[in-house]
Formats: sequence, structure tokens, C-alpha cells
Amino acid sequence: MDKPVKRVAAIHDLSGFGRSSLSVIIPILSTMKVQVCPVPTAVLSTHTGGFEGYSFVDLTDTMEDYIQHWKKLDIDFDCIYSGFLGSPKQIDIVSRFIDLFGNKENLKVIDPVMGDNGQLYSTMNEEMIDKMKKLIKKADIITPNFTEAAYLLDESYDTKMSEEMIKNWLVRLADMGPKIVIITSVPEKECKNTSVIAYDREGKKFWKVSCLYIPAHFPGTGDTFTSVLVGSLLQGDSLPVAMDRSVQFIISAIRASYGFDYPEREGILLERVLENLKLPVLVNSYEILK
Ligand code: PXL
Repeated sequence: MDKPVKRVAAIHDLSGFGRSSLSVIIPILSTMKVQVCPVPTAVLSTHTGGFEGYSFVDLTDTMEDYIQHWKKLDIDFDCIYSGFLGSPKQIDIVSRFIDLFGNKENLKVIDPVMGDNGQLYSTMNEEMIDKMKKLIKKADIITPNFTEAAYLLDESYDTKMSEEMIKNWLVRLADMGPKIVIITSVPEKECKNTSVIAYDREGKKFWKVSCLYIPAHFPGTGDTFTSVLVGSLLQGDSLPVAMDRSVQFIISAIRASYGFDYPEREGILLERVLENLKLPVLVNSYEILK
């Protein structure tokens, strides 16, 4: 029997201030009528992007029992979605989680959160990058940003890359295991736009959604993007429509935030735009790349 609502296991941290990870994932997916079951990886007072002196409680040692209890309850998920992970051991735990709860039907989405703007986050290290390269083998979909894609491929961060080179990156990442690779925050060479470019290995298609560059940097937009994408796919949208929906939501959120004078590290004003998720996609702007 079909469940009354779709269910996602969300393996992420809870950061109390700054609008990232579970603080945005839960409201977004709930608004999209998806049940979120969090597996908290760590509790932080704030996210690590732009705040100093944050408190960090690593929940690695609690995760195994937590997961085993779910297994005893025989809970099944329509999607397993992981993001920021706080230690190498947590990457192993996510891998085991996928072995325990993954099946042919459910969607395994890994957002390999590691860095942004050419820089790694302060909690990342080489061992974690290596493990992340292995973890993505188990994913159906990965959503690295441009920086994370470079780290997964051992390439340097070059904002002047041609579209052909980006396509080469997408194919190489898909060769590492995932069926669908979506790179976000791809700088466009010719103009100030940034784009989201995807490759569907089975359909052998490249999709692109571009958006006008807005000179703002709000932490947590990667989590917002992937949450909307997951919600949209679980609602039955196609990949390019889900990409469109996610990009349009991010743009509306940034536009709603940018006019206010407050620190960007506090994230987008999600509360002002959350209801937009209930609207249909009004304008499709995706392109298929040849
Ligand atoms: O949004 C990604 C993210 C998630 N969790 C923590 C972070 C970040 C990015 O800075 O610091 C704790």
C-alpha cells in the first residue's frame, strides 16, 4: 500500500542559527508534503560559514543505535538524502545506512557538502574527501557545487571553464557511480550568469538552467537547492522541471533577502518565500545541451 505521504531519511546536522542543513530541509520538504525523518549527525550552535567560536557536538557515536532502532521498526523510505557530514566515520555510517535501507525503488541523493567558492569548509580534510569519492558510488543523484565537483575530480577550481569541459566533468562524475550528476553554481564564461548543469547517464542527456548572477552569498543555499529538488522529484516532476523549480525558488529567496540589510551569514529569508513552493512551476527555463 502506498504511504499517504512520501518519506525521506535526512542525514544532516542541526545548526541552531544561520539557516542551513536541517533548519531549512525540514520546513522545505514539509511544505512540499514530504515527511522528513532526520538522522542528526551533529548539533552546532551555528553553521561554520562565517561564524567563529561555534559549539559542535558530534553525534557519530549515537548514530548506530539510532539507525538500528529504525531497522527494528522496519521503516521504509522513499528517499535517503545526506548532506554535511562531520567526520570520516559518519561517511561510513551513511554508506551502511544506504546498504540497510536502500532498495531499487528509493532515491539515494548525496549532496557531497565539502566547500564553496574554491575553498573547503574548516571541518573538511583529505580523508573525508577520499571517503566522499567512495560514498557517491552508492548515489542515484549527487548535487556537488562547482567547488565540490573540482575536489571530487582532483581538478583545480577554474571559473573560466568552457561548457565542453563542464560536460566532461559531469560524465567523469557519473562514471564514478551516480546515475544523475547535478553541478550547481557553475560560473558562465561569457557573462555574469551562474548555472546548474546536469547529466543523466541513462538518458545520456545534459540539462542546463541558468540564472542571472546576483552578487550575494548566503550559506545554506546548497541545502535549499537539493531539498527543493528532492521534494519536486518525489512529487513526480521530471529532472529538468525539478531543476527549474529549485533554481526559481533560490532566485526568489535571494531576491526576497537581498533588499534587506542584514548579515548574509544568517542565510536567505526562507520564511518569506516558503509558500512559493506550493505554486506550480510558472515558467520553464531549462535547456537541453547538445
Ligand atoms: O549548508 C552546508 C552546511 C551544513 N552544515 C554545516 C555547515 C554548512 C556550510 O557551511 O557549516 C554545519
